[in-house]
Amino acid sequence: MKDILDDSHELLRQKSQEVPLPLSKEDHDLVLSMYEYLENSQDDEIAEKYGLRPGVGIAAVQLGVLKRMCAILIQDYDEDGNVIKKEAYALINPKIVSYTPKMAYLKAGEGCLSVLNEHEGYVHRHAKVTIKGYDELTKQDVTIVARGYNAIVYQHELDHFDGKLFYDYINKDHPFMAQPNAMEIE
Ligand code: UDB
Ligand code: ZN
Repeated sequence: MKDILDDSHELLRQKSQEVPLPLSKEDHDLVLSMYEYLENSQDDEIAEKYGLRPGVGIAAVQLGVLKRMCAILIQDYDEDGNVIKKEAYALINPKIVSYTPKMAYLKAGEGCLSVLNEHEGYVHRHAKVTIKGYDELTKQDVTIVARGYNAIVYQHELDHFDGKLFYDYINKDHPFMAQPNAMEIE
């Protein structure tokens, strides 16, 4: 999957459409290949061989398909490099159904598989979100409660469905000004 669009492409600013269920073969193959891409990109050997950045999430529009589908793969490792926690989904039509007013941001800022330039500054997002959608990995409706870093990943991916990119949220005059009460995530 070397064909990830970059942010000079106008498709990334367009709105993605809801996807009919059950998935067509084409949509099924696409969302599973997106998930597979994340797995491969987090495998050191494969990533090095193909020059992949380790991705934690990817939306279909990043491959030029305006459909509300994304894959998520967030893993925690112990000191020996073994996976101790894994959050994995191939989500169809995911939607934030509730969120806390409390905000959070990554101390190091965000990047994006579709953004090649650096955009420094804090991206404030809700510290906790609840998401409902259909998961094509387990073939069932899911309700996901995500906090902190994980919550940021979901909000970043769902923003792609509405043509939004992380740097839209950076305060241009004061990029590193934290909002009151916002939680900093290392
Ligand atoms: C990412 N990856 O995938 F803490 F194993 C980013 C990129 C842009 C740097 C590839 C990432 O944060 N990887 C990561 C972080 C860890 C541990 C680890 C891997 N995205 C997803 C994206 O662009 N989707 O459209 C950007 C993230 C920034 C904040 C949330 C998503
Ligand atoms: Zn992105």
